[in-house]
Amino acid sequence: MFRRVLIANRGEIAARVVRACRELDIETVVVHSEADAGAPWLASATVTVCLGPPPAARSYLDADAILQAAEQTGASAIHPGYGFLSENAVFSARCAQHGITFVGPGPAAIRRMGDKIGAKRTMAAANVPVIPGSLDPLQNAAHAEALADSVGYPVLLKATAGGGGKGMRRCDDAGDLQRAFAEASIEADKAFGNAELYLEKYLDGGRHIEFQILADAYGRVVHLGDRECSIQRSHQKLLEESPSPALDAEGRARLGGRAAAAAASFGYVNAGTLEFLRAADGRMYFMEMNTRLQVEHPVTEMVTGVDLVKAQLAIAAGEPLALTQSDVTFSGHAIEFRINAEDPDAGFRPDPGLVTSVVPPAVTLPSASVRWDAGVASGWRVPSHYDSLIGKVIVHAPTRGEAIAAGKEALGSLRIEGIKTTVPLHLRLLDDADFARGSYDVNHLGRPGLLAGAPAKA
Ligand code: MV4
Repeated sequence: MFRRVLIANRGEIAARVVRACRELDIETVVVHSEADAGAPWLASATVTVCLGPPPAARSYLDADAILQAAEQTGASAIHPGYGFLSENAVFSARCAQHGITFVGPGPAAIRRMGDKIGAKRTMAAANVPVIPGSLDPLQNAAHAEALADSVGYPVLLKATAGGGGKGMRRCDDAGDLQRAFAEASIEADKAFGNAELYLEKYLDGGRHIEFQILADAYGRVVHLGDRECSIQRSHQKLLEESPSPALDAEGRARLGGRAAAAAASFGYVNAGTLEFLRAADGRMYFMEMNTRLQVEHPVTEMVTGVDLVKAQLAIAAGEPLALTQSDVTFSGHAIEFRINAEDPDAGFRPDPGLVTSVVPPAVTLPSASVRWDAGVASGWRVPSHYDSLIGKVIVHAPTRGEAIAAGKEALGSLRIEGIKTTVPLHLRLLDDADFARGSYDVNHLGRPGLLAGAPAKA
């Protein structure tokens, strides 16, 4: 195992990775920007290194500064967390060139899944169902129209280099498609430096369900079940749960097995997530693979008892997977609530500023538990330069109903003073009858009532 690991991230995930390292007796180097000097998650690091000014491009995305910090402090591995450099193939390759282990997949796997059409082709070849549409880039608008005619409208234009919902265009007829094609490719070129587009049949009213996998360097892959992530706004997830209320144990085992086999088919190594769209008719289709640890990984940890960050470190250190598929068991239900420094009653406007008091969440319900993954403490001024996630409340209980009750208790006891947060929105959601029944899709938060701050059922 590594003696010293550099953590190239900030906030709650930096704290989370430090915790795993400490439990493994690994020293930590936590890098930070000038805006994050004195941040609460830096207190438990062995060493801290200031990278540079607040903008991410000059700190958390500055590969040269991070590699230099690793060399100067004697760190032999870099954990990238999520976001920033976590899915950057060039950075993964540069780590290797410097003799530093990137805690994640190699550059080839990152590149392969970063190309969203290539990812679909890889999955289709491994018998994972993909959404009907193109498996090659669209040549021109006429090509797009021919494909749209064969799958039927509505269709969705997506950018090959996109992902996470960026640069998608829905087209309801040939006229829409003619108008959208050129615009979408120009936008994709501007946003991703790649104008290539692909097309899919648009599936309305779906659910976002994803599978966690772990793969070692010796070709062994296991899945750790699914996470339901349909509660989102503008492609920003707000609440995730495991297991999905829309999957039964048999469906979970079948698709999880396919996801693991698909990852093995191209030699994937480390933690990864396959995102699926569950269409209104119940069919599951692969959408994208994320080649990193996800924000919502704790719900998987709570239901499986597997520490995903420790597993990532062990895999990166060349250890074989310590568990086989039959060792992975699922127990109870977990829900994660993202606590953002935002005002949900003002269009989710970021609300950074001084936090004057933090009281962590607590639950008293028997057999329920709560976990508080935080990047915030009393006296900390949340900077405005980064995303607004300041912490995550994760509850676990034997059943979904008890987890919802535990969530109400946990969110009701959490106190964050000085800034606005997403806590009131979560409390409204937990009182929503459709949510309580597990009956929701990706459009759920868009319905009147929930976001507006009015009672869910007027
Ligand atoms: C879709 C879709 C409907 N049909 N693809 C959004 C994120 C990106 N991973 C893909 N996304 C979607 N792709 C087809 N063919 C609907 C979405 C979608 C969505 C997916 C997951 C979670 C939230 C979403 C919100 C709006 C649209």
